[in-house]
Amino acid sequence: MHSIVRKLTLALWLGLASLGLWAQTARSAAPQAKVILRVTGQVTRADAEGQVAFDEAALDALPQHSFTTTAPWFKEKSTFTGPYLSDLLEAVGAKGTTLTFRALNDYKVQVPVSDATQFRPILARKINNKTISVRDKGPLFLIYPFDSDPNLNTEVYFARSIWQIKSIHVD
Ligand SMILES: Nc1nc2c(c(=O)[nH]1)N[C@H]1C(S)=C(S)[C@@H](COP(=O)(O)O)O[C@H]1N2
Ligand SMILES: [Mo]
Repeated sequence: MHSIVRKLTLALWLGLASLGLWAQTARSAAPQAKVILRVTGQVTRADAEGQVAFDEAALDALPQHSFTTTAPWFKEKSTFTGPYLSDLLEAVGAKGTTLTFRALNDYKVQVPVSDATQFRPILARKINNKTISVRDKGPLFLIYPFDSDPNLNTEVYFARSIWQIKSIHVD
């Protein structure tokens, strides 16, 4: 009788132990989508760490737009696809006038918030329907519709066309 109780207790313990192990494995193996873009500063939707983090799915969830234009970095007219900067700013609840963009290579540039609605630049994730890899200036490239306005074909807007974007700070 005692030995049966002992066996049941042992079985119960083994069961609980393996359940605990399984739970731990499940936790550490949980897929963690890679953050592509962090938006910080004056944003009403910031999380506990003071940022809005976007992974691929979150960027894809924003309305997608395309335009075709010439651009200094491409030999031929190309089609750029991604969310409007204006939609991203709306999604994070941006309250400011100046954006500081930072790239993976630590290039940084300031962009007036007013550009977003004045020119509708796109945060391009695709060029000619192909996802832009980091070596091809991805994962995000701020692109203005250069052909739509002669004023855009100037050094000012070329310099604001930052590629390999990793973060945006709103002031
Ligand atoms: N990530 C990143 N974006 C960038 C730059 C840079 O160095 N890194 N240079 C900027 C500047 S100052 C200009 S004029 C254009 C120039 O691009 P180019 O170096 O291919 O002529 O890209 C802009 N975008
Ligand atoms: Mo430049």
